[in-house]
Amino acid sequence: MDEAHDLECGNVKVKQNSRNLTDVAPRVTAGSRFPEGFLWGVSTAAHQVEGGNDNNQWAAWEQAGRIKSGDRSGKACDWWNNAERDFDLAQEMGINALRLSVEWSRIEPREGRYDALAVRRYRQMLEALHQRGIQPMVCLHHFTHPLWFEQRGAFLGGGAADLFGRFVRHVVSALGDLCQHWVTFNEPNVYATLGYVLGEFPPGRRGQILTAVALVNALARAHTQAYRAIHELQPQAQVGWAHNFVVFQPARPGARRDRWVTGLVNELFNESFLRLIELGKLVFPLSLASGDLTEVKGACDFVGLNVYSRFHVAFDARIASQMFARVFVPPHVPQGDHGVEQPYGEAYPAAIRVAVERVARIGKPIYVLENGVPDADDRIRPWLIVNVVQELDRLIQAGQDIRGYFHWTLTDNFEWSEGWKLRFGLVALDPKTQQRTVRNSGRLYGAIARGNCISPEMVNQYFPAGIELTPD
Ligand code: IFM
Repeated sequence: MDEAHDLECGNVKVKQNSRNLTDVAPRVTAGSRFPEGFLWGVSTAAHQVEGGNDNNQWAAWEQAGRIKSGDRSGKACDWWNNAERDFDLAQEMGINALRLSVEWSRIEPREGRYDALAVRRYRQMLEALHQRGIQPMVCLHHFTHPLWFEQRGAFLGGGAADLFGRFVRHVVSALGDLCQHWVTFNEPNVYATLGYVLGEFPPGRRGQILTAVALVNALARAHTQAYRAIHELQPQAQVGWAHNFVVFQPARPGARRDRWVTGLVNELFNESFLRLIELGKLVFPLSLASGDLTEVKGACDFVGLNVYSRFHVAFDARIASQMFARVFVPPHVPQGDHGVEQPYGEAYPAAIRVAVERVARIGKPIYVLENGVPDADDRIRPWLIVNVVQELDRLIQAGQDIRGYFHWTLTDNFEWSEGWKLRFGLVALDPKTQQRTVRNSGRLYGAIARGNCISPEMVNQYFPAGIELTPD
């Protein structure tokens, strides 16, 4: 066991594990105020919170028994009937922004047939947010799409970008007066990797790296078409996408093969979509699997970052299907709850810095659109929030154009192939009774949002005994 240190932080003690002191900010100092208008938000996604979504490819995946825990999304957080209950909680906490997604399979349940009632419900939700002083940000594709679209080959099928573009036009025409910030796609890199390399997301293919690259290209084209369509309808709109960024580190930094394979994984996962936006093309060797995408270059008004973890990468000659990369979480790093079969990942606040410094090269404003940790007992989440907020403060002081931070997530919700096993909420949810309990980290986050800064007093108020980092 490592010795734990108590670090004096004004009148607050933060207990931390000595092994991680280089990775975390050791002190809660009285931070500067964040810029006026900074967004302190939470992020959500339709299939994870709405309940009753039975016409998309994830519903079919659940029915086929592909959720590792055997769970179903079911009523989820029951937002289709009562999202307003959680909007009230968000308002009470002092949150001023909320990212949600619209469910394509509700709005266009059959190809070319639109459901006016579904659109009306989304209008109600956006109006409800405005009434509570919460700015909405709407994502147009968060992993799910209608079964009819999946059956046509989804984004790899013919005419996919046009079909998505038509849906986007429908949504923006109907909701544009209530929303200025649009996210076209959530995590194209996660969709491609988990869907075509690791087989954990539908369509469940494994080892199809070239197809994954083709999908990233197709998503970049669809993103660009959507970006242009939104600007035609709403010239002042701010349009971006949500990019999942993972810090990959060679398991043995001295080993050339570990460094090489880490570079390859980084290029495929972190860099591919970014390079298309930045350069309009991929770099070698991924360029071999890519066409001319000059139209994609520069197609965004902001970059959204979803940042959670660091992974170690070792060369392993036995796993060609994963580009010879063994990606793992070493023991004794800070972690939240374990997934059904594998660790979720290292909770790594410094990842925000790595990600922001990388995407700043694109020269657009940055929103952190997701960050959080699965943590049913609220054991490590407060530590994460404190460190991440301080990291953001330092980055902004250093001149980075970061406009908002959205915590994942408001209320525990359905975590894709992990089902209900992983709980990311600032608010705990019992999905059976729908009972909600605000976690202490939710109270802390609310204080930060209301104060537009972080101070030792806030931490002291909600964690008088100090925030303990318990890595294992
Ligand atoms: O729940 C997901 C979300 O849908 C996409 N980003 C990561 C979150 C936590 O795994």
